[in-house]
Amino acid sequence: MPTLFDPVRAGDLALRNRIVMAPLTRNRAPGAVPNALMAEYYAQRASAGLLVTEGTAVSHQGQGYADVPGLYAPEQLEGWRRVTEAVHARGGCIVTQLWHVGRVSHVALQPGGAAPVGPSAIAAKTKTFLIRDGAVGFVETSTPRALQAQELPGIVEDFRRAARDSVGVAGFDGVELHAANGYLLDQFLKRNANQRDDAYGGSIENRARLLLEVMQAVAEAAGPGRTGIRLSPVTPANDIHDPEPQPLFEYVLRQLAPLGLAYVHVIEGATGGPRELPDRPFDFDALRRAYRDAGGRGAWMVNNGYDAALADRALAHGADLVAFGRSYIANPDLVERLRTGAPLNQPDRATFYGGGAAGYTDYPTLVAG
Ligand code: 8OZ
Repeated sequence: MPTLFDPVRAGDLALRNRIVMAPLTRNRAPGAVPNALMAEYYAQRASAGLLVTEGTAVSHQGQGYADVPGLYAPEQLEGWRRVTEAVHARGGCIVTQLWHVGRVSHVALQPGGAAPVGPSAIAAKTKTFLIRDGAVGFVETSTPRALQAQELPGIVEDFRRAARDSVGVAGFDGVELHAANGYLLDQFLKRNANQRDDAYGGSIENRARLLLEVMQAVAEAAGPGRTGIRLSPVTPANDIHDPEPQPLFEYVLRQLAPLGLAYVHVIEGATGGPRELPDRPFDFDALRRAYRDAGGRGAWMVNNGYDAALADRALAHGADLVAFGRSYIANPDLVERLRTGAPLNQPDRATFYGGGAAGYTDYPTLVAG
């Protein structure tokens, strides 16, 4: 039986253990440019088998929160290059998470103060945050305008270019497509956000079309064996809902299977919340079976509220990788702590989003260094 500390392959990526740092929004990139503090933060956590960066905007239009880094300007790619070099110097493996927020944004964050975009002109009942005078302020998201069908190829191209530059310019080992948590690609998938009557709305096949077009482009650009995807079939995050997630996601996984992806990353339950949702039942084993039965051989990565004991159970049950979020905020040496059974530092919510080194790079390790 594999343990968390055994090496594993995920497509072309040779990982030294099965512990993954989950993507975590930290809002410490003023001007959307990754900086030296971020390089230090990721390098501190390089002993993970795989680091997935915070969601990183593929375009200015894809931005939805203050001080999120981007992958659409030369200085952003150069900033990320310093991050990947710092992680690689410590023997780590790092992929970046490609993000377009869709309707979860605010006019203050959009090019020219325009409305954010979504599948339909339906506002998400959720908040985003801006930083004003150094303080985080929560605001209602702005009502989006519906994307026209002829704009969608441009969005696919934004993802393709970002994937290509992530690997080719910024030096990432690969990319993860953010298709979870109520952002653009999840908005197209799910019926409460997608009420289109063209080829991108209505049937399951139509609602999955944009995701699959983007996935194909990203896998071509980064190499399929260096590409993963993150999905959240039932999370209510960002006011997203589909009445029939099981057939929807089994369809998506069957379509992804032949692409030869490195991994599939699945959030079980409500993102950062309960793993079981009585009003949103979902069979995650059946989802993995749908993928495997269709020939999918990527590593199966699970996420949401894992501790060492639950992670061991998941590995025994067929998962290949376990992603840890909040534990990684507070424990740069999480691998060593899990290995030795040492207690974990507790994360401080007040410093999750925005700010500087406090609550970011100053969590203590077991051994000073
Ligand atoms: C927390 C705060 C802001 C954004 C996600 C990118 O949920 C996020 C996010 C999380 O995927």
